[in-house]
Amino acid sequence: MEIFLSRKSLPIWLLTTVVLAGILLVSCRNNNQPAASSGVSGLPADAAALATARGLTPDDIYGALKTYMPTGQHDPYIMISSGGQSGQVYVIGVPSMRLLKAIGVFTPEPWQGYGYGGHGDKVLAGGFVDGKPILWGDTHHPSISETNGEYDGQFAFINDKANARIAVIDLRDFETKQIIKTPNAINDHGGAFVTPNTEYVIEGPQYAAPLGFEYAPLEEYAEKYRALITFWKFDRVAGRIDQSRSFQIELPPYWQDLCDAGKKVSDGWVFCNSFNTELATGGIELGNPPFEAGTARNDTDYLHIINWKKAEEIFQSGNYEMMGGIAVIRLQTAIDEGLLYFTPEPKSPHGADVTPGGEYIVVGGKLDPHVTVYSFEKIMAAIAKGGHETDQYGVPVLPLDATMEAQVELGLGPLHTVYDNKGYAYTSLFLDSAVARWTLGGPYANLNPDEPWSLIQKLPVHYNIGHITAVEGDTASPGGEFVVALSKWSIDRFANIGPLMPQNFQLVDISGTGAQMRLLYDMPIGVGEPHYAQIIRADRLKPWQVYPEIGWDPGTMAPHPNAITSSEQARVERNGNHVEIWMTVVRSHFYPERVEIKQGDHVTWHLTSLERTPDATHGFAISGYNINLSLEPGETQTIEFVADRSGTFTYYCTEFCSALHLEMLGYMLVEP
Ligand code: K7E
Ligand code: CUA
Repeated sequence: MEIFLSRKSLPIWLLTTVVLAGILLVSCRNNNQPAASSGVSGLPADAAALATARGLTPDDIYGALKTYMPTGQHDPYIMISSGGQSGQVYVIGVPSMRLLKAIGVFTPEPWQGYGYGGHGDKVLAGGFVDGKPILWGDTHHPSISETNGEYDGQFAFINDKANARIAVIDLRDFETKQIIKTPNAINDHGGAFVTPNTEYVIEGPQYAAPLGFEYAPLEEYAEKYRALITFWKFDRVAGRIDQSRSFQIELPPYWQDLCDAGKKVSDGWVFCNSFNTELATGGIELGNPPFEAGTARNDTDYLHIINWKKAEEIFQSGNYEMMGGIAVIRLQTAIDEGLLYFTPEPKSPHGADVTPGGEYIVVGGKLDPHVTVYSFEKIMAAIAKGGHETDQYGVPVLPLDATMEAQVELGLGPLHTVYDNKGYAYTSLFLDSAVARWTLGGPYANLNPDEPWSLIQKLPVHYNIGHITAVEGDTASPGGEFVVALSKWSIDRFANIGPLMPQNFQLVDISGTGAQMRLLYDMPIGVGEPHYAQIIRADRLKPWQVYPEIGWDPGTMAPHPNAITSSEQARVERNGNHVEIWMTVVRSHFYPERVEIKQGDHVTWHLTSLERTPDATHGFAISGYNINLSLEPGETQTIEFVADRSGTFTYYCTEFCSALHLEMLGYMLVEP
C-alpha cells in the first residue's frame, strides 16, 4: 500500500501504471469478479476495485497518474493563458490543469481589487480609446519575456484584439502594470510576440482601416486603408513599454494575421502571415461577395518578411513621420529601404511559427491541407538575388519556389504549429479536430528515427482545436513532455450547463516518439474563449511571496510616499474640504476604525498592510461607494473619491483573514 502511495519515486509510479493497467485488462475480462484480491503484492486492492467500479481503462489510469498532483506538490510548469473575451489572463498549473489565478488585465477584477478605486484604475485608464472607457478586451496572444530566446519569467504581455491595445504584466506579483492604446489602429491581432531579448514587443494588425481610423468610404479601400505593425520598445528596468522609443511600419491593407519573431539565425526579422490580398470589402447587400468568400478567391496570400533591425536603424535615423504620438515608417520608405518583402503562401493561411533554431517558418494552410515550410536561408538568398516582381503597392514578392523548403500534408484546417526537443512539430487541425505530429528536416532530422517532413500521427481532440501550445514551446530550446490543445468546442465533454459551453484545454502527452501521443486530460474553461497560451517551467519564475517591504506600491513597484509603518501613525487630517486618511491594515483591525467626514469632501485614503506573513491578505471594501481593494502583505494603495452621498457606510475586510475577520470593519459616517 505504501508503495502505491509513494510520492517521491517516479519509477514506482510507472511500474504501478503498468501493473494496474494489466490488472484492469484482467478485471475487464472477469467483469463480474470483484477485483479486491489482485494477487499482485504491494498493490492496494481498493485501488483496483475503484478503477473497475468506475470503468476506467488503462489509458484513463495512465492519464490520471500523469496528471494527478498530490496535496502539497507543485506543478512543474505554469501556463499563462489568454482569457479571450474576459479580457483577462489565466494562470494554470501543468500537468494538473489547476487554475491558480485570474489576472485582471483589460477588465476590472474584483478579487485582485483591480479597477475599483486603487492603482488599477490608472492602469485601465491607459487603455481608454480617445478618452472613452473600454472595460473589457478580447485577449489572444500572451507572450512571456525572453532572454537569449528563452523565457526569463520576468514579464508577460498580451494584446486586446478588439481595441488594439497591449498590456504588461509583471511576474513578480502577477499584476498588470501598464495598458497602452496602440496609436493609429483600432484593432490588432498578431501580437504580442517578443524578440529574443524582449527588445520589442510586436503587435501585428488585423482588419485594415485608414491610419488613425479616420472615416473613409470602403470604395476607397485600396488607396486609403492601411495596416500597421507596431514595435513596442520594452524598458526592462522600468518594466514599462516606452512609446517614445517605439515605432510602427505602414503595411498594405491585407489582413496580417499572426506574427512571430525570428530567432538565432533569423534574429532581427519578423514574419507575419496574411489573408485578404483580394482587398475584399464585403458588401453582400450590394451584390458583392461576402467577406468569407471575397477573402478566399486568390490561390495565394503573402507571408510578410520584415527586417526589424534595419527598421530600428531607419527609425533612429529619423526617416519617419510622427502620427498620433508615435513614429510611423511609411510604406514607401519600408520598400525603398528594403525592410519589407513578401512571398506567396497558399489559400488563406493561418499562423506563422518559427522553428527553435530560427531556420524555418511554418505557415498553416487553413483552407489547404498542407503546412508550408519556408527556409530563412532561401529567403535571404532570394532577397540578395533581387529583380523581383512587386505587388500592387510596390512590395517585392519573392517567388514561392525560391523560398519554400517543404510542404507537408497534414489534414484539414492546419492552423498553428509548436515544437519540441525531439525534432517534431505539432500542428492544430481545426477542421479535422486533431493534433498532427510531424517531423522537421534539416538540422532536426536526426533527433528522431522518423523520415523528415512527414506526418507521424494525428491524435483526435474534442473539438475544433484552435491554438496548440507546448512546454517552453516558443523558445530556442523547447521541452518535450506536454502540449495543450486549446479546443474551441466541448459539446458532450462536460455536464450540461446551458447553451453557452466552456472551451476545452486538452493536455496531451508527447513524451514518447513516433505515433505515441496520448490524450491525458480535459480542462473546461468557462470564462471566455482563450486563443493562445504559453507554458513556462515553473522554476524560471521568481515571484514574491510578500511585497519587499511594508509600504510597497505595486503601481510603481517602489516604496509608496504615503506609506506608514505602524498603527500609531494612523490618522485623519482635514484641510478645508479635503480629508486625507492614513490607515493601517493588519489582523484584525483597520486603524482608524471610524472615519467621520462631510458630504462633498474630497477624500484621499492611503491604506498600508503591515502584514509580513505570506498569504495574510486583507480586502477593503466601502459599501455603496464601488470601492474594493486587495491588500497583500506589505502593500500600500491610495484611493481618492468625493463623498457625494451622505449616510452611514461600513468598510470591511473581504478576505477571511483570521478568526476575528468578521470583526475587521469600520464605519465611514458622511454627515449631510
Ligand atoms: Cu488562431 Cu487569434 Cu491566434 Cu484564435 S488566433 S485560434
Ligand atoms: Cu482582514 Cu478579513
